Amino acid sequence: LQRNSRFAKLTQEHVDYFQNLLGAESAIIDGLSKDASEDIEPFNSDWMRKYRGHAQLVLKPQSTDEVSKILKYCNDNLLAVVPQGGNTGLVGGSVPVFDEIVINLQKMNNIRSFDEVSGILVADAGVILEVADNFLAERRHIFPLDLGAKGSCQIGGNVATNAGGLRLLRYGSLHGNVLGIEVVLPDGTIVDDLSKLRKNNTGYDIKQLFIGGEGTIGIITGISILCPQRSPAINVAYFGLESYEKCQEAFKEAKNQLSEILSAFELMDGRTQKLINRATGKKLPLEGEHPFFCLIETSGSNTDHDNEKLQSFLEHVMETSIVSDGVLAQDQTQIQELWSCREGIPECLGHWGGVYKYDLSLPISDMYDLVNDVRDRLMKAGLVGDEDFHPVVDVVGYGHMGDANLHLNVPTRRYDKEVEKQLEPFVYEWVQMKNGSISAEHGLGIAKKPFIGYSRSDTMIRLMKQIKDLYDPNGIMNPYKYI
Ligand code: FAD
Ligand code: 2HG
Ligand code: ZN
Repeated sequence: LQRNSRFAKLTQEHVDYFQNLLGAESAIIDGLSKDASEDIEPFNSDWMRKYRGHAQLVLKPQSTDEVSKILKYCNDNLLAVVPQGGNTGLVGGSVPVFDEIVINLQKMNNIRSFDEVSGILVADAGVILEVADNFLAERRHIFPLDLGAKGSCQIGGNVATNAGGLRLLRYGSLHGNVLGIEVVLPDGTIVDDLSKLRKNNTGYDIKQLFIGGEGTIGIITGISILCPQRSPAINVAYFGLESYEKCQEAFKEAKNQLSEILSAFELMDGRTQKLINRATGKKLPLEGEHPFFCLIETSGSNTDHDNEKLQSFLEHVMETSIVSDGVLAQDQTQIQELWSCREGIPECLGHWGGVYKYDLSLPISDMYDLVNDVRDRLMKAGLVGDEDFHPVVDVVGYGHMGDANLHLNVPTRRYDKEVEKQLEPFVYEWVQMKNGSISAEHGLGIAKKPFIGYSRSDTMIRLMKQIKDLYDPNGIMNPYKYI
């Protein structure tokens, strides 16, 4: 990959423009000047420390108007940019590839309005997800998305990646919950579509292009989102199971018996739980070893009603030996403790060095076969083991089983060409054979861009390219990524 020479290189004149526009505090400069107000490095490297860019300038606008002026100037001067939220993305989309200017939304962090009757929240794109959810919790509402990175990801970044997460089973995708957005196009045009309507069939629903657009056609500066009532009764159970078949039975029974109160059904294989224990020393909730674990959450409005349902579900799955062992959280601390065995996996797997990550949609019945196939393949190649010379620590699978979304992760001691050759295109071909998706929720970024053809037809890719060219004719928005 080479830097596109069409793009201008940053000069002192450009920097002066931005400093005049934003003030010195909101422009972090590296290289051109010594008086950097903040270290630029964290904005140049991604959460996994796998992708590293060389931006010399990070801009932190405080208003939609400033974003508009920045983009117009960049477009007129052919300066490439990378929109950045909390920088927790997992496909290298949020950091520059070369010297693109980073436009970070962290200073746009105001809640604009909340209507307790309709449950509609309007907020700046830079509001941290957890802050938004806590704000809603005080008003007995809930953000319809939750994920492990909630403490640092931004709601604008969530919308830009159409993040799925841990509540999708209950509340559905952001494509349905986001009612409106405010977005700035590359030429500086402010599109104010902060609608608060649930229904609006007047023409193409253009906001959908920006949801999951990964900052390639505009910068989202505000969102309007429908937030459900927060359920007062929450229960979390964690089960050990003897086979993947049993996990499927448990899911079927959970839907059957818990029906409308089921709010999450997550899968963790035994290997992920062992690795959590190895990485952190954390004691696991169940004593015995099991090849699989499931986490089930229920959320409802009536504690007695929920407990009754949950009790008969627990009796059923224990009596019929669908699950071998289980624990039910008794208070809020235990709820968090059980959730951490699932949410904490991505962070723990980074403990040994690098992780090859595959975020896949597959038919539920076949999901775990891939993990076994990949493990066999790497074992045969002699690449997996406990010794230092083995690049691969283990091959594990977990994910949002309720959404048929598998996270296949290969934690390694170092990134290794031989491992990569064994994994790709093998994994992508496997997924294509099952008509799955090579990116269920993390997006394309730079990591998955070359593989889009495994999940999308040539016609679809052509239509996507037409949209990109229409909205961003100069190609300044997040170049080298997506399509
Ligand atoms: P960034 O990482 O900063 O950016 C992501 C992409 O969006 C980039 O392409 C960037 O250019 C673009 N972007 C960011 N902000 C804007 C904006 N305002 N306008 C336009 N473009 C923008 N994802 C899931 O789907 N489900 C999960 O369960 C999940 N769990 C995670 C757990 C952990 C521990 C981590 C580290 C990540 C997880 N993710 C998950 C990945 C997920 O994509 C991000 O956490 C989150 O949605 C990205 O938000 P962010 O603000 O960090 O965006
Ligand atoms: C999760 O569900 C995230 O925990 C991250 O989507 C998955 O790291 C991964 O592969
Ligand atoms: Zn996930």
